[in-house]
Amino acid sequence: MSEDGGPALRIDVVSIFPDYLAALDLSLIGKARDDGLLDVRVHDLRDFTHDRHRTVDDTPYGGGAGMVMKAQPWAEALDHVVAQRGSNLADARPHLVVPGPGGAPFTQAMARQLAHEPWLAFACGRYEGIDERVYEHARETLGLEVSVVSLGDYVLNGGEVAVLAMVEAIGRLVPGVIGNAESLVEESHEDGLLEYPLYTKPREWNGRQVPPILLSGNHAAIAAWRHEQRLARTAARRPDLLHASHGDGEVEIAAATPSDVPELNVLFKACWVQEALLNDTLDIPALTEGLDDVRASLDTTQTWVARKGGRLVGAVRTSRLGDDWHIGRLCVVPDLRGRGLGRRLLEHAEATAPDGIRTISLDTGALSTDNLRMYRKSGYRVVPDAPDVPAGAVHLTKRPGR
Ligand code: 6GU
Repeated sequence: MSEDGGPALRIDVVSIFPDYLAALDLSLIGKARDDGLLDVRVHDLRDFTHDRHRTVDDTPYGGGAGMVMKAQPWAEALDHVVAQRGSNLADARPHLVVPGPGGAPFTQAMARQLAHEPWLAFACGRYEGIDERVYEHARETLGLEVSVVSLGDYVLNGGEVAVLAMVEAIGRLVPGVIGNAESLVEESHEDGLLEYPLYTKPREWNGRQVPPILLSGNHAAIAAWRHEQRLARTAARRPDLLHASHGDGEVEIAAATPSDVPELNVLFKACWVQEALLNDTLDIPALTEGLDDVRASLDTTQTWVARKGGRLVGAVRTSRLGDDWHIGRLCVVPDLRGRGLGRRLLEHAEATAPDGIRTISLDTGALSTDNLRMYRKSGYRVVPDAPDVPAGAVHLTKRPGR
């Protein structure tokens, strides 16, 4: 219950298949409704049509396959939902969630945020989608926050199944819906690792044994074993969830692609803020450029990215100017410095120099002592009074193969 005694969360669902949502009467969510914790109301979109055939779709302007859901029934349905505000909702408006494969990914973090809202409305689209003006009407005329949300990278025929999943994920986070608070804490995904394997009685079943460590009574050893199992499972099934803090993974260096651009932009900023502080200058392109600049640089330079367990941990780029092979933007995330990763990226950049190159060059801050030490060790020497070097920076070169 909320403070005023009304349900903690009101949920409206609009669909042309209201029967699909009957499953919300069952199990935990159904019990939460009976207990007055959730107020779930399902509406039939066709109730807001006015023609004999109860038409909800029509052909797309501009051509193309399939049908588009008409604006008028959707606008009337949403107007109706908003007008059904209970006295317990004061001046609240629903946050409109539209399931669709083109939406932002639905995650546990998003479920948690949505569970804090007082009122959610779900608009289940079918066919190719809903007339865009419905979104404008919801935002501008009704003043709703509108989020398009996807369950994953596959296509469902409509939003109904997605709404069942989302309401279950959100509803169980509403206080009181699940009795045992601990079962909410110890869960897959909450700390970025998958769960360990589970066993219950009997200790031998069909000739299969429970791992003996679980019967040992040694709680520290059990916790260590379970952590190992979580790491192994996550590595096998969801390597994208693993990052450096979860232990060691191999660093892989690969040519950057446009999909690396957002992370690269953040990496450059993280690295060059430190560089700027060290050298007391903010006149560094990496700090002021945007996504478009980084994207464009992929065409004019060869950029390499280093990933460890899926996480972007370093980068370097190369470009040829006559017989000089220039290395730029060599950077490593702050928490993984001092482990030879910068050196590896540097050697990679050097190894890709084409034949006919007479010098390899790079620039760094005159006061960036760690960088300078590493470059000297790798055979680079500062070129005194080099032309075209920005204030506060130094130019270093070496001959290839040294
Ligand atoms: Cl949320 N809706 C639809 N229609 N298809 C999907 C989806 C949602 N998530 C993945 N595919």
